[in-house]
Amino acid sequence: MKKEKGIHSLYAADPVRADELLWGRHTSGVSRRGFIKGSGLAAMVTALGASIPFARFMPGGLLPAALANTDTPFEIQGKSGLIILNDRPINAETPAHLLDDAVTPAERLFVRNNGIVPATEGTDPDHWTLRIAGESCLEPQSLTVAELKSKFRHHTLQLQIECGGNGRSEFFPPARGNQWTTGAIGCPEWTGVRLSDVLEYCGIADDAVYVAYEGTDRHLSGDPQKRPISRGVPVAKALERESLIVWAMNGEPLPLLHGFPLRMVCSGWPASVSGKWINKILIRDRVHDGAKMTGQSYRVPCTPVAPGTAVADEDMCIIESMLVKSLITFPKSGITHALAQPMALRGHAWAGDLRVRKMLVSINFGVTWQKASLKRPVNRLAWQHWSAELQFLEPGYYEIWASAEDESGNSQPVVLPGWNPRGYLNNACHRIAVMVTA
Ligand SMILES: Nc1nc2c(c(=O)[nH]1)N[C@H]1C(S)=C(S)[C@@H](COP(=O)(O)O)O[C@H]1N2
Ligand SMILES: [Mo]
Repeated sequence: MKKEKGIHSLYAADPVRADELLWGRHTSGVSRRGFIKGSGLAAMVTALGASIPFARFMPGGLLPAALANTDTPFEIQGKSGLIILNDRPINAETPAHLLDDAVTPAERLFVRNNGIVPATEGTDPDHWTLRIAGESCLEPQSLTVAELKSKFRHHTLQLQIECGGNGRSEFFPPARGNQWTTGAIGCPEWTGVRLSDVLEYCGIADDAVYVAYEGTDRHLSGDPQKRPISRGVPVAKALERESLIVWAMNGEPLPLLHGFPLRMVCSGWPASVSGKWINKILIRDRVHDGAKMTGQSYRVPCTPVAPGTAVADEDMCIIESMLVKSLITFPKSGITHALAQPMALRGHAWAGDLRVRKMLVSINFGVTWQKASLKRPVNRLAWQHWSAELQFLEPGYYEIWASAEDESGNSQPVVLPGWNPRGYLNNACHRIAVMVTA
């Protein structure tokens, strides 16, 4: 992956970039491998609007003539305006200005897959079974979605999910993995039952330590013995009122890419703990040791290290709460603005397990900061909306910086925070560019 310098929000907002990514200028991985198999082929078929009878003969990286010299962006079905970072597995992020809605619509929610999306479409969700077991489960049970719906009280909450690697693209030396800029965050409304109600129904033994999920997606290698991901949270986080097992997003059945028919949402932590397509929940008597729990995945050095340091696995600690962060969702970076007009500015802020207590914006590279007005979250762990009005004093190039502060007094750094080998937890201030004209 070629390392880009500069303001990440600028290229995240650039519609041409999706094409560049796909046709190889930036992601040699994508172009070399081509679109021949699996989800890659499906994506190309969607882009072309037709099947490709001779797909097996197509050279990797071939630009279909039908798409050559057009600005038709590659699209994932059900998504609109997302920037594709990888086609196998499918990973796509949302430009900041497309995250302006108070509640993130399905078509604007980022997609982060570690493996092959299971073919769960058409599954009768009432016949989907969730097995609750594990060493510390007193009475293991299998419950269908219909039973979950009938046995437990329903809850609807707006909960943010942010990938632990959101912002990775800015780290230097670069970290491997999807080069997320700012768009691996969203805050839809979820409906389901409390994880705690289900766990208590099955009995939690005194020695319980962790609650983990398994899903039905397959490992990229195709090996059925291997799991792409299986993560979890300590029991205390699982028992929070906001930790849910959900079947609906924004009042509709979960979209396939977001875990249809059943997923977990444990908001405020890396979204990798929010398992999709779940068919198993395990109450473990130890820290869960599933795929992407061990080694360097979703871990950061327990104590800060210099950029580029190799860190031994035993010196890496599991990421728990995410950090305070915010986005400017209006206006779009790169706009031109008339000097005489005040500029309306708005966005969202969130802080992992904590609440955001203050929001500041700057138009002079952080020399002075102006307080924005900040709303309360609709419920705990939902993002909070903020707005401000700016007045510019002379024409020229400006950057608007935004910085949130959480209830413990932590705020966002204006420079990159602690480098770590896998590029997690970048909560640097979001910046946008504005050209002010006389
Ligand atoms: N079964 C399963 N669950 C999963 C994943 C996955 O690959 N498989 N990805 C995780 C990661 S790393 C993230 S960031 C979120 C992304 O959720 P979304 O695709 O609905 O936005 O799902 C998590 N749950
Ligand atoms: Mo993630």
